[in-house]
Amino acid sequence: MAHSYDPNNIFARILRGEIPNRTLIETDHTLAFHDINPQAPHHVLVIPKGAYVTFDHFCAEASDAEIVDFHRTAASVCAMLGVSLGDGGAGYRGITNAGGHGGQEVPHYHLHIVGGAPLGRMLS
Ligand code: IU
Repeated sequence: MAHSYDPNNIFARILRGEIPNRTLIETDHTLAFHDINPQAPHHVLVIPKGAYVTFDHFCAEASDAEIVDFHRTAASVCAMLGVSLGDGGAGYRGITNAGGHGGQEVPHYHLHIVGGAPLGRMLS
């Protein structure tokens, strides 16, 4: 079944400028902004500007340029937050939730980048 995208989800409204956000990075294809309800000292959401619901939807239908830009932007977020191991940072966690079983609340694909403190093990 095809993914059905709700054009009035909260992140679509943020992308249209209808709702403010604390932007960290904006590119042609991608927006990174601070989560409104941070779960750790650093909690940033990276979202594509295109209308994609989940990780697999994005990977299946986005252009190569969108996919590369998304991941390079996520890497830039890690560098800006100082959590990248390459910069001597202490690391971070990248999380994406999909659908009901994944606990996804906002139906626009997003990658959570969380760090700034030890996060413990989530899957073991
Ligand atoms: P989830 O993976 O769909 O469950 O995550 C949605 C996130 O969006 C969650 O961490 C919220 O705090 C965050 N968020 C936000 O940053 N701004 C908003 O206006 C709303 C949710 I609504």
